Amino acid sequence: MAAKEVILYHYPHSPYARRAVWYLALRGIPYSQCVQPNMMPRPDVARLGVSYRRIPILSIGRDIYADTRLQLPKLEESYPELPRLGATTPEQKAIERLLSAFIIDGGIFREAAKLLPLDLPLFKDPNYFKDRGDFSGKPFSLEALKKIRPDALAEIALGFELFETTLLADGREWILKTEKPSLADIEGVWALHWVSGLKGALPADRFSPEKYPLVYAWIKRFQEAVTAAKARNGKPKSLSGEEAASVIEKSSWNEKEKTVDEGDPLVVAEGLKKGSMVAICPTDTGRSHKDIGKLVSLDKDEVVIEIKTAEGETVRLHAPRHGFKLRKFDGEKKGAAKL
Ligand SMILES: N[C@@H](CCC(=O)N[C@@H](CS)C(=O)NCC(=O)O)C(=O)O
Repeated sequence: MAAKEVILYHYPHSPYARRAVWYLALRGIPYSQCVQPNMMPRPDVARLGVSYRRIPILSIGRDIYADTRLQLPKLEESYPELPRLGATTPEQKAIERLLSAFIIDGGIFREAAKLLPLDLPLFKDPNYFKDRGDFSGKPFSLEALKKIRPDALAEIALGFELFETTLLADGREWILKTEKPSLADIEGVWALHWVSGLKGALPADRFSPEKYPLVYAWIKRFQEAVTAAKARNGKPKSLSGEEAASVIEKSSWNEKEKTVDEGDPLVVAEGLKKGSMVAICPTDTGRSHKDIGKLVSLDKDEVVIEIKTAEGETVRLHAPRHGFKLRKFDGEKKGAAKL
């Protein structure tokens, strides 16, 4: 895959975005950023014709990628001249993938997000509650957050304990015993890094370098590696929404157009073919933000649709199959795609 300009739409406090920022830094991939507000509306994203509301969004050339679980593998395929971060042996690949599943699907990050300190300045803004209600699909309140805190702490303790007593127990520096942090470290560390760095999130008598020395030392080591990489690479260029959109619109495709797997059970059930109008959205958070476009390709890993930017230029939006729903779109009328 030829290297094209990389642009990351994100905001600095987003823990998911850090997964991509850290990956880019550790790999030394040059990129620009388009910094976003921490809640909707996001006109810069709308300018791309993208309805997907989650952060980060990544573009490589004229291709736009939703979800870090697709973005990181796509970056891994890019810039082949730079050493990759991904695992190489089947066993290591399994650890990498299982860590992603444990932290994201297994709920460690979801539980960590319930530990936001109740005195956070953001909590003084009623718009934030409305916005995150839309994001999660459920009303979001401080009372509810307070109530679920003890359960969340119990789940997070299981996360710390797992790393302390298994993967880090033999004193290794990095999860796959590599010389430098690898993708498996990113997959494992990000949620614990975030929650342990959030003042007031974790009670000091239950979570500390004394209680989990190996985990805290790993988090510190990881942060030092990222800080050093960022210092080596220099700061990314910041683009306005208009500048970023115009770079994307003028780029060539990052990937060759692929085909639709005709035997895929969803393709069969929905009667889809290349060019069918489809709607896609995530299945967990941000579900009400559907992207509608022409189906370009679909395989076991990703679905690609063609959408139009606000300037009427064609771009391709890629989403992973895992965690996303796709249906045929027959227009905004009775019987239209219900996602
Ligand atoms: N599975 C997605 C999750 C992304 C996600 O939930 N991002 C958070 C920010 S950390 C978000 O979009 N929050 C709501 C918002 O910022 O609008 C991914 O891996 O990229």
